[in-house]
Amino acid sequence: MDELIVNQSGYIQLKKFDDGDDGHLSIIEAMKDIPFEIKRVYYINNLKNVTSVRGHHAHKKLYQAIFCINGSFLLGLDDGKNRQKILVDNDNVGFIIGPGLWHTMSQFSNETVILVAASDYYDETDYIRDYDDFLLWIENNQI
Ligand code: T46
Repeated sequence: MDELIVNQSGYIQLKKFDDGDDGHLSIIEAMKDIPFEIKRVYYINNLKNVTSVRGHHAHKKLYQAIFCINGSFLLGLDDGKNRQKILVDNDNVGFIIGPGLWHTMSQFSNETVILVAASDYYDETDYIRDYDDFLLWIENNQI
């Protein structure tokens, strides 16, 4: 696995049971596999366009754990100082995305399904959607 060089990020390795022809079973437990209580779960599927880009924002307080439970995509991470891109293609390895981490998702393979566990309910005021605002926010907030 690539070393994560951006702040507010981390890997999550899930337990996976391989039942052969009967498939795989992976488990996500709050406060065990994920270092926060989960208040919201959402998923993204039906990604038909390899040129699609999602994300392009950061959060002020929210913690999220992102899993690619089918297919693959490229995760772009930017903490305002360091940037990196990671191919996400392992269904039992997830990523923590903490506050103040600009993230983008692109280059989706066919049938990609992204599952996200979030530390709080949806709140549009928690989003920073403008990149210059993000850099300013990073400058003014110790995280
Ligand atoms: C991230 C990726 C993987 C809601 O109403 N409730 C929700 O819980 C969410 C996540 C979204 N929405 C609405 C708000 C927007 O009108 O759905 C629309 C698209 O949401 P968003 O811009 O958040 O979508 P993505 O896919 O660009 O980003 C989301 C997360 O925000 C992001 O942090 O990692 O999914």
